[in-house]
Amino acid sequence: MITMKDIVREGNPVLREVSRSVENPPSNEDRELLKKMLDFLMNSQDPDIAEKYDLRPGSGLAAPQLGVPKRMFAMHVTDERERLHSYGFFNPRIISHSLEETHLENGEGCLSVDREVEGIVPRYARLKLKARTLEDEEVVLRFRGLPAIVVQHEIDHLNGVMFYDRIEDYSGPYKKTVPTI
Ligand code: UDB
Ligand code: ZN
Repeated sequence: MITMKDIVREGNPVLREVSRSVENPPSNEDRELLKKMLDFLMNSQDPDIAEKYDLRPGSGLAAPQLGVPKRMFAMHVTDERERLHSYGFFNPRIISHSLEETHLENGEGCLSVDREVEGIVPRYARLKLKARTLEDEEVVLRFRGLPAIVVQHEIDHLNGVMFYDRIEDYSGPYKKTVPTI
């Protein structure tokens, strides 16, 4: 099973890579990894398992956070109506989004970031995601609220973007710098 020691932390260059697409259909190896990622999230939200294995309760996890720069992520999160959004996605793409933005009142964190980072992370309020699921279906799904924020946070990981890159006036460590020739 995946535990915190498998999760790469900021400073590891894989978190700044642009991940590559997963082959279609995904290999069994990729499918197994994505299943394990979803299992990690479910385990991390089970108080007994989380305590036993010292897991941070998580809502989303992207493959590059395990050192694997491939375009896949898992999410396991409920919305404001208590509906569960539990998925593993291959090659996810945001095909449309609201102009309206939202943010988490207390900012964001990351399973790959072992520190508190203050600041508002602007996100789109609603979006449509196209992806292939763990169940081998091509889907278009609509998300809003926290699930939409999780989707945007995880897709950012697939593009080498960290949540603090989106905080205005961020000046802490690992600030993204424009490469010079
Ligand atoms: C998280 N926790 O997992 F709605 F059971 C954060 C951390 C960084 C604080 C661990 C989280 O979202 N917990 C959570 C939320 C719920 C229900 C629940 C647990 N992430 C995921 C991450 O780092 N993915 O790469 C950070 C979130 C900040 C905004 C969206 C993802
Ligand atoms: Zn993250």
